[in-house]
Amino acid sequence: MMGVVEVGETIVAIATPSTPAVRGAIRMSGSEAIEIVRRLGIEPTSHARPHCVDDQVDLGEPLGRVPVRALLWPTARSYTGQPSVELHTYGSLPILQSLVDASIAVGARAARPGEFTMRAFLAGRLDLAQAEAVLGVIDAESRGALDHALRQLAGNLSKPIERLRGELLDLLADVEAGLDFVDEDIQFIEDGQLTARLTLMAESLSKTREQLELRREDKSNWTLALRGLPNAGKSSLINAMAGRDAAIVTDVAGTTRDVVAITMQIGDFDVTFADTAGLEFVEGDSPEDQIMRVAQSLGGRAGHDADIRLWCVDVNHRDFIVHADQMRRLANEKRRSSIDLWVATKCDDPACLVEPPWIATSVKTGRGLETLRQSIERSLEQVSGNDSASVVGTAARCRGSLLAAEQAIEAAIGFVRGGDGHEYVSSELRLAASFLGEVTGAVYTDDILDRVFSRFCIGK
Ligand SMILES: Nc1nc2c(ncn2[C@@H]2O[C@H](COP(=O)(O)OP(=O)(O)OP(=O)(O)O)[C@@H](O)[C@H]2O)c(=O)[nH]1
Ligand SMILES: [Mg+2]
Repeated sequence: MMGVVEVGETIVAIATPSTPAVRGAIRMSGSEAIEIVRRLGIEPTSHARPHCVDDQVDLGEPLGRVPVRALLWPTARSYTGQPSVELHTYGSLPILQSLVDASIAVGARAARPGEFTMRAFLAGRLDLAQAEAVLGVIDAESRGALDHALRQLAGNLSKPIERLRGELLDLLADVEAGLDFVDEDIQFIEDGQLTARLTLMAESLSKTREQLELRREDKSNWTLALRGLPNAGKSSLINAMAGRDAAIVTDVAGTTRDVVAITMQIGDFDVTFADTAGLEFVEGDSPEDQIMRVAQSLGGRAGHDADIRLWCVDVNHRDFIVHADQMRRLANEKRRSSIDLWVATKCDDPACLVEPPWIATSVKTGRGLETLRQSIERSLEQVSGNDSASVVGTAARCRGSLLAAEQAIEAAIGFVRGGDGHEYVSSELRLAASFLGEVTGAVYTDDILDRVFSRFCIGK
């Protein structure tokens, strides 16, 4: 267990992975960081601006002098909110360890697991959900878990919760303002309005919780939806994966209307592929348009419900980049807890290359189909519960707090409906706000901090 508010000392640790690499770095944070670097023989050239100094540090026998590039953040304007330093040198563990030892010899202390991130958190650089996401990045075992962790870092969870908490606090303020004027019978917010707003909040909380819940569902059948513009090659791809002509393929854009569902086995998983109509904005009102509009909405639903979405873009189209961008935007807009895979279609020419995360495929030559199958399998392994322990831990912790907040809001609604005094309502709202605060770390306890940060590896 670590002391929570002990942020005065200057801490040091190796910052780069222990696997062999060309370059390595150690990291320091604390009020004396710059002074310690000076004691190592490196002279900073500014005490105000982040800057970089190339020099050498004498590590004694047998290592002697090693070249070091020092990145210095002399003020509080750093990741940890304290003067910070990174010393970059050869990626050799003995050298990096000696550099740490040398720093300790002149005043630093060895960092404990997660201590850098904890300082960033305490400095308000990250909220708790983001801090846990950093943890997720550190021990993400698969690319999928990494993506998830990064998405969370971008505020996937913390932003909506923080917004909700803000609304709740506003509401609380109204309710409490009313309490001061009970005798005069002044209400700052009407009961009807209060219940309506609280109900919306409870709903939105329950939705967020469901999304977290989805992560650990023990499902036997998984759904994959193919999404993309008309003629992207979605139906062809599904046929190729299934090994039979299940969906109609033509060179006419807008061939697929109904959602065509095809079940198959991928690795150990039973999956249902849903082929959908190409994404189109339908404006007119002809019978044809009306059919297409229904097709669009069915496709949208299939995409929404899918565990994995395969976004297909025709690589030969001259607007490939634009289309790819469009799909990315759509994916972000309609983001659920599903995983997105990126499929470049019609890569018949072996010389045709795409950058990851795009997977080059061709149903004509069979290229990339096995890679795609493997990506799907890996993604399924991830969503089916092979998340890294940290991500599972985050989800479990957040679920608990969300549920408690939801129950407090329900209780508040009960009090309003029952005509009970608003002081009961306000106390439930307070409770709800503090539970939500637990998710984002706005209200934190030593216990939570310990639980979160002691799981980090040293140097992060
Ligand atoms: N050369 C080549 N053509 C392909 C490939 N995949 C699909 N096509 C062609 O692209 C055209 C459209 O394919 P579909 O599979 O119908 O496309 P879709 O995305 O399902 O189209 P909609 O249903 O209209 O949205 C057809 O003429 C296919 O033969 C491929 O890998 N290589
Ligand atoms: Mg089709």
